[in-house]
Amino acid sequence: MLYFDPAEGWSREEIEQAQVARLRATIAQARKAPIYCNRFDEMGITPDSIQSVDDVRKLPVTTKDDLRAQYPDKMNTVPRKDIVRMHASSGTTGSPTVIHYTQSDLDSWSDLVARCLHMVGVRPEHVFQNMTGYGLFTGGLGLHYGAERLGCLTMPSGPGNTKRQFMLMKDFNTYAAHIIPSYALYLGAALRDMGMAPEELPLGIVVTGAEPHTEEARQRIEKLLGVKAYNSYGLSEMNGPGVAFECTEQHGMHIWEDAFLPEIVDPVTLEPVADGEIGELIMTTLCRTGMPIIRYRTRDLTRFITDECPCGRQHRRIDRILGRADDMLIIKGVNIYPMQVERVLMEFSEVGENYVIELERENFIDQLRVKVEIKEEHFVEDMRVLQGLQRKIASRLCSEILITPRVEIVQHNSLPKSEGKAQRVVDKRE
Ligand code: ADP
Ligand code: K
Ligand code: ZN
Repeated sequence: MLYFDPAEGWSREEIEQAQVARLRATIAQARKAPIYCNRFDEMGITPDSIQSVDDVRKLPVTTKDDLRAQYPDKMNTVPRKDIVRMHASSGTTGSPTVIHYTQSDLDSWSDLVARCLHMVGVRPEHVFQNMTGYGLFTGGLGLHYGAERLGCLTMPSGPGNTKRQFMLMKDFNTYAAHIIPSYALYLGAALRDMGMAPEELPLGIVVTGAEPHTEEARQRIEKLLGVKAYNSYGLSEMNGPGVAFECTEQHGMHIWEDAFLPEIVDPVTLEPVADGEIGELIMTTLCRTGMPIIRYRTRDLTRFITDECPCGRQHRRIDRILGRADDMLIIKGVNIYPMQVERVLMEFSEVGENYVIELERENFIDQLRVKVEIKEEHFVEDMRVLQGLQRKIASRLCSEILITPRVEIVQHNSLPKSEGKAQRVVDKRE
């Protein structure tokens, strides 16, 4: 079986035909929520407003604040008795937003996640260890149900307790795992510190998602754990994981366009950017019944990869998420993304797996401080060597982000570690 779901193999024409039909149905369904009913009426929008995929631009956008204003369930478009699950966004930025699912929403979500896992080679005979937090966060149950749908023995091991994770892997012959990238880096470093070789683990595939990470971080995860690591993108407003996923080419993530209608726009004008340019990802649900969302502004910055994927799938790919529009730091007038810093840090082989970016204000001037852990075997080195390394890192960072940060090398395992999404930026300015 080449594809888990025939929709995976659709041509552009088939995809777009389905998108138009599903968008029309979504408009009819969304109308049952007052927020959309009012907006559609004001703008004169009916399902007939959609004749082609581009007509999506006639529709109003939905923001996170809109969702918050409809808390706890005013966006629902089915009776309460038909809702069987809720999740909430992890609240990385502000108060949480709540998503409600019908059974059919859960089924299509699980199918999408199963499709992702199947695409990278996970099969029913494999054991899948889900090492993310469960609870309201969609990453836990989302991957869990997807792996079960595919037929894997699915282990809800959750995050943390590193030694037990390794024990479970060995005892149950875990081949695939889902791990948040910052925790995967930590886990890999822990393996190295325990003097174990990656080959001692049965692990072959790691799915990493939920937070931005660089290509350099992926390569470290692959090396430390002896795996292929695949980037997984999703957000609770669009179910959770299973929105976009890398194929085995490991070059961009295919967005499942039979289920979501993606656009990339200029975050200020909301006009589409030229193909291949970076902008804000906007998405519309095409299959959701309990709580459809029209043109959701994700705040995530990425671009379409425009050439055809050698894997043959026609679902368009998005590039690794550069960061959220809200993550952008403006220091001394320069725009900086945390991922630019990570990319540089990971180039240095002496540098460990954990880092934090601190913003301070001294005498009314913003300062950027980068604290980075050094690998255990390097900390014993001469102070002068460490200072030299700090200078080298600072100057590489300066050429990447155009300002010179203070680089502080700290001891292995001395920075706070998280099992959920890592907090990479600490703003200490008033
Ligand atoms: P919150 O917005 O509270 O973090 P979610 O748990 O729904 O809520 O997280 C979704 C967000 O996580 C996305 O909008 C994106 O910013 C980030 N994210 C998810 N997967 C990835 C990924 N593979 N790469 C980068 N960022 C990701
Ligand atoms: K099985
Ligand atoms: Zn592909």
